[in-house]
Amino acid sequence: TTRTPLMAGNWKMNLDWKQGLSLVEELGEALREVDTEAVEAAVLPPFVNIRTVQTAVEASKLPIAYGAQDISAHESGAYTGEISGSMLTALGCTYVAVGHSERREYHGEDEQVTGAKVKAALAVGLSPILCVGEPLEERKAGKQVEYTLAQLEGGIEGLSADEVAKVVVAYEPVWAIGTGEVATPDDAQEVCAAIRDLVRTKHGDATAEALRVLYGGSVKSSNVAELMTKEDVDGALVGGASLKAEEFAKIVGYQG
Ligand code: G2H
Repeated sequence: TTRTPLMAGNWKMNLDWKQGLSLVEELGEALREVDTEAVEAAVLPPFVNIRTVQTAVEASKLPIAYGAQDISAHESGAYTGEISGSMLTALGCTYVAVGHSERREYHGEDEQVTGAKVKAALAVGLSPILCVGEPLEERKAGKQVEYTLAQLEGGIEGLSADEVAKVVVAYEPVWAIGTGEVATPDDAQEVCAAIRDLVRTKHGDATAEALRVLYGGSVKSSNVAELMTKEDVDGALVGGASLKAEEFAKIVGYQG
C-alpha cells in the first residue's frame, strides 16, 4: 500500500508537564535509530502538556507529530472547560482523538457528539483519529463488525470524500483496551477491512485506499509487527506502551 503507517501514543491522563517533557525528549533520542520517513510517530498528551511538547519538538526538530485526546465540538465562546480546534492548531497539533471509548463510556459521548467533534477537527485542518470498537458482549454475539460500523457511520456522517480521506480510524475493541488482551491479527484485520469497505462503498476507491485504519488495544513492541502484517492495519493507537520512550520507539520501529 502507499499509506504511511502511523503509530500514535495516547498518553491518556498520565504524566504532568515535566514528565511529559522528559518522555518526549527521550523519545526523540530513541527515534534516531528509527526510519521515521517510513513510519509516522505521534503523541497525544494531556492538553496542559501540549505547549511543552511543541516547544521541545520545535527546538530539537524531533520527528514527532502531536495532538490532543479530545476537542470541543464548538468553535469558541461560553463553553467552560472546553478546548477548541483553533487552540490546538495554534499549538502545532496535527491530530486529535475523537470518540475514544473512555470518552464514550465516562463522558456520555454518543455518535452525534462524536460526529460533531470530527467536523470541528476537520474545519480547522486537524486529522481526527476517530475511535470505534465493540464491547465484549457484542464480540461474544458475533456482532463486532455491525456494531463498529454503526459507530463509524455516525462519526463520518455528512462528510465529503476529501474529508473522509483526512480521517484516521482507530479500531479499538473495548475488551482489549488496557487489559493486556490484544486482538488476534485476524480479528483486527476483519474489522479494519470492514471499515475500509464501508468507506469504499460510500466514498469510492481512492478515499478507501487513502484512509488510514489503526488498531488499538494492548499494543506492545512484542505484538505490533504481527498486527502490521495485515493488509488493512495501517498502524496502532497505543496507550500504556506509549508511556515508555524505548518501548514506544520500538513500536514505531517495528519494521527494523
Ligand atoms: C486503547 C489504547 C490506546 P492500551 O485505549 O488508545 O490503550 O494500549 O493501554 O490498551
